[in-house]
Amino acid sequence: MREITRRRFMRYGIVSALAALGVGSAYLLTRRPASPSNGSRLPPGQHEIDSLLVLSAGDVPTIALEDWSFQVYGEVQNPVTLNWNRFLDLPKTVSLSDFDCVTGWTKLDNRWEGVKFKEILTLAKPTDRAKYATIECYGATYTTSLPLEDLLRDDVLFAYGLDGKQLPPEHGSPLRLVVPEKYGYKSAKWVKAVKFTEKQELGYWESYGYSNTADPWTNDRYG
Ligand SMILES: Nc1nc2c(c(=O)[nH]1)N[C@H]1C(S)=C(S)[C@@H](COP(=O)(O)O)O[C@H]1N2
Ligand SMILES: [Mo]
Repeated sequence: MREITRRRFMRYGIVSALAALGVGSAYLLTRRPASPSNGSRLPPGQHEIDSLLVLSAGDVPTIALEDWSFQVYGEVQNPVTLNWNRFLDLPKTVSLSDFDCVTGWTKLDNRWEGVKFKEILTLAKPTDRAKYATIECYGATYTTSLPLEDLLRDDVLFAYGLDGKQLPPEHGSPLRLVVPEKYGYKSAKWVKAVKFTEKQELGYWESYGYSNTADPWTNDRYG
């Protein structure tokens, strides 16, 4: 087991080194341009910080890669459960994007490495009834949900790398969702499962009154 894990990590290192050179993965630039009116890349009410703050409800869960799995279920024709090796075999994308927390901080230019949500949809083949997906997490109970049209954007990734390194545990490793066009609470850390649904389920922060649409550009903070 330990051998396999180490080999996967070595492979991760080689794959990310190649990705840094732009080999074998799609590279997307989705960082925002400065606003023509005030020259700023910050949405209303946001201030810029130098590195991502850690914001988590509950403790950082520890998940050994050999025990980790990623389940896709619900309104799908092809429910799948992937282990870490199979997840790493999915096509990889590198995306530079910005991150806005509803509490007011913004970290520009985060270089995420991972797999587009779109790839998961291709694998699982949602039924005609599927309109939303709920993301479920390891650790303390945390969920969030989004319409499929928001999740199908090219910059929406299940990320395992950040800024050329393995994603740090406090930022959601082994795997987190990144939804750059929405406030940070839609970017679930420590992802365990994706459930496709017909109706939208209410996520953790959303159930406390935060906006379900969560658009930073319209100051859409509360529901
Ligand atoms: N599982 C889980 N995911 C989560 C959270 C959480 O508490 N638990 N917090 C959310 C919030 S409010 C934000 S702003 C981002 C913060 O990500 P970071 O800690 O990597 O900066 O994670 C989001 N994803
Ligand atoms: Mo947040």
